[in-house]
Amino acid sequence: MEMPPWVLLMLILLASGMKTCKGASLPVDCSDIHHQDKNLTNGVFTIYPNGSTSAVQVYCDLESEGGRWTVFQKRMDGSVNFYRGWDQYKLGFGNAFGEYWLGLENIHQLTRQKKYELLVDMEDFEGNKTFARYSAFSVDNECDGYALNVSGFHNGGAGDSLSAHNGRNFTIFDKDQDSSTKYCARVHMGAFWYDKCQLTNPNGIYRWGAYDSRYGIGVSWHTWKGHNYSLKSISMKIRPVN
Ligand SMILES: [Ca+2]
Repeated sequence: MEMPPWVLLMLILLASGMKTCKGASLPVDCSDIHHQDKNLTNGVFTIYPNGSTSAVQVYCDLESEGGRWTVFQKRMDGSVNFYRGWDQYKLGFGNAFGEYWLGLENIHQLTRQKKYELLVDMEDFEGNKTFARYSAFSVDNECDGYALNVSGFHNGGAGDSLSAHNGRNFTIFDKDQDSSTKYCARVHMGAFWYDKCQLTNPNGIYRWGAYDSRYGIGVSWHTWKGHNYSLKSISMKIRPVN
């Protein structure tokens, strides 16, 4: 039996429609990037933390500790100013090829969709490298102060300078949400989930190692190098828990 032309046309349209809908879905994070192509190595990729209009560039660490890490914070050479206001910390700044902050909204969008773990890699100016790892990490929404939820510390040698910040709101010099009567962000010249005030200051002022000009303004991780040693590099990265 011969097929009427309109049936044929409908079948073609249907087939082309199916073709358009098929294909790889947009990667939400670097874990998705890895699953789309397992041969990829470290580099900058585009992810979509919150749907097709949310494209943002990130550095994917596809090698450390099993890989699949989405880097949301990175310091390495002092080339980017991190002493910035609320809007910048909310939306992100810097360059994924170098130093950057992914933005609180992006970090919140990522961590509300999947359960993530956190890796904090760091290096001093003598070439020593170490890390701290946490089995659970998420950031609340803006109305809840982008509060930090972190737990399950695993020591890679750096000690635990982050658990004390669990439950704290994100504080910036123009938005004081810490639990101190002081402005922690101004005292320590950074932006973080300050308590009263900090054991780590990854978004502080980039200095070159030990300094004594002013207390606790550098890029520090207290349990490894103390408050007045500014690290050569630090990066904070997350990946979904299997
Ligand atoms: Ca305060």
